[in-house]
Amino acid sequence: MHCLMHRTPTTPRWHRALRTVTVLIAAAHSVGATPGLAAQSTRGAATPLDYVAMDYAFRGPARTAAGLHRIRLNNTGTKLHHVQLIRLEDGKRLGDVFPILQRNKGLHGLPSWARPAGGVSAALPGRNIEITQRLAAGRYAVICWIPTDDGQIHVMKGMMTELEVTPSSARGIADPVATRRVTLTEYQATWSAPLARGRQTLRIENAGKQSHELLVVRLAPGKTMRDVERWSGTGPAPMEMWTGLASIAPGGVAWLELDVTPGRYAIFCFAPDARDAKPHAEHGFLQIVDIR
Ligand SMILES: [Cu+2]
Repeated sequence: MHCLMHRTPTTPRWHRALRTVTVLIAAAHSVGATPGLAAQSTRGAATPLDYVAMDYAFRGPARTAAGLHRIRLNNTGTKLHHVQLIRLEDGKRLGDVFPILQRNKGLHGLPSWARPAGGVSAALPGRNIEITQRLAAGRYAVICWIPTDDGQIHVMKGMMTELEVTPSSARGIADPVATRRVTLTEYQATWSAPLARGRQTLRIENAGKQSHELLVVRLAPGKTMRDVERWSGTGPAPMEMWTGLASIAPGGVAWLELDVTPGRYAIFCFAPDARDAKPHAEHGFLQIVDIR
């Protein structure tokens, strides 16, 4: 979605990327580590940060204390929604970043005081998704920049709120235990071991020079990325699951738990490129993985 939805659906470069995409056949064996333990340790320790998405608004907390958070999104609307955090520095507020988002229809061209800070992306209607991240003290814009049919992005229709993260002197909580490390760069995700069947916890780190996402979609039977690209959010979705990490600036880290069942998965990044504003998927940041 994102830029692709209100871009012409026949962008030649995007289709070239689709044709040249590598199809990886993941091994059928399940994860050898201890994903159950990993999930438990994450769940027990992190502070929940719950957002409810509607068409087109968020309900969620205005304040939390710095530390490890489990950011959860419950989509009660009829459209695809996500939670994108943007860290606001230099005393800036939501009202300062709003006109920039409005003008650029997304995250392209953000000033240095507005840094993408992750979040969870994206929840199909009726779904709950979550991600674990450390939130540093400061002020954040919480927005949804998924586009509508009319070319606007959801933030223009009211999907925005502010989050204040207050300093905390509480004892630090250990990082969740990860079973896979995923490193984001220009323009790919590098996996310490391939995605496999079963439960796993990904530790995702942006080691690149630009902000990146890591979106994971399980395609509906017979559907392709072309169908995902063309889906307007109305009618049956061409995917059965969508989760992932929203755009995060270089150096950012998040933990994503997956329970991978057999099917075809698309793993990609739609963050806008710093040079040409095209979604990174068009620069080759797209993997298709078949799980048997
Ligand atoms: Cu939305």
